[in-house]
Amino acid sequence: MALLTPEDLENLLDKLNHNNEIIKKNTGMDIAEICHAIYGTNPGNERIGIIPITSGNGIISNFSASLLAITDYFGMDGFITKHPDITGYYEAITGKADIILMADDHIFIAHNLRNGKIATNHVCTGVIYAEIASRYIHADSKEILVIGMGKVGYAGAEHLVNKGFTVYACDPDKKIMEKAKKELGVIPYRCDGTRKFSMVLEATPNPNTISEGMVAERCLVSTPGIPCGLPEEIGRRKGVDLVMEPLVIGVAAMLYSVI
Ligand code: NAI
Ligand code: 2YC
Ligand code: MG
Repeated sequence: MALLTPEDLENLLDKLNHNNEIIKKNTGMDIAEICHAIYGTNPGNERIGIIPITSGNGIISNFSASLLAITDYFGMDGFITKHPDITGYYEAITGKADIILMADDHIFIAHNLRNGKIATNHVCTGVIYAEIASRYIHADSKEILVIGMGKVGYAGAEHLVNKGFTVYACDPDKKIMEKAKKELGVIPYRCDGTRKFSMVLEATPNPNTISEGMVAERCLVSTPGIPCGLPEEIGRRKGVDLVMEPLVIGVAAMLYSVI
């Protein structure tokens, strides 16, 4: 399980603002507008209880503080519980939280206690990064490449298939590709460099997963992957538009999806 590090979360709001500019320039919408387009909701001043969780690898030093900065950014009423785990959960409930945010090493959820809606970070991250790629104003077709069909990439590919895009996919895990072909009808992409894409969703925990042969004249790479799958040299030489951010964009989608 690829876990965030405190270094990933440094300068979080600078990274967010930088990516928001790129998203606005290349889709005509900002993150809040894209979240609204997907879920039809708008944040009010919902009270968000952020509960540190000590299980597994334990607390990531600035993870809860990052979540608080995100709830503030979207104008919501966030608070971090003084205690972790069950005591923290009780504190959030008695502290009149409308929505709970908490993550162990496997699942990161948003749970709305008022309407019962629940969202996972993996699905919401896949959906919003897929939506960003799909709205690329310089796209040359409705063909899109998804690299990595795991928890994030599969959700993104499913969202794109449902939106009517022609989804090519690649993943070394044969079982995952069989499932994706059967359930989503994705087209297996062979990295032979013949077919080029103007929209790429990359969701792997590996670097250098994007090769020059995949990239069309104008191309938007939308990736939550850590580290980034696009080699810097290729990005610079081909003038690739890159959306890559470690946490905020996915959490924004979680919050909009449970309001
Ligand atoms: P996962 O482990 O469930 O899936 C990753 C998939 O990528 C696997 O199926 C693997 O076979 C495939 N893969 C590995 N190397 C590949 C390659 N060279 N070409 C094609 N496929 C390849 O991981 P998950 O949970 O889907 O997360 C993916 C990445 O996104 C991780 O780096 C994770 O840390 C990151 N992440 C980032 C978030 C953000 O907000 N920025 C939020 C959630 C996850
Ligand atoms: O500080 C805490 O409460 C920790 N229990 C938080 C652990 C988060 C672990 N998950 C991750 O690092 C990844 C992120 C990319 C988002 C989803 N999973
Ligand atoms: Mg993100």
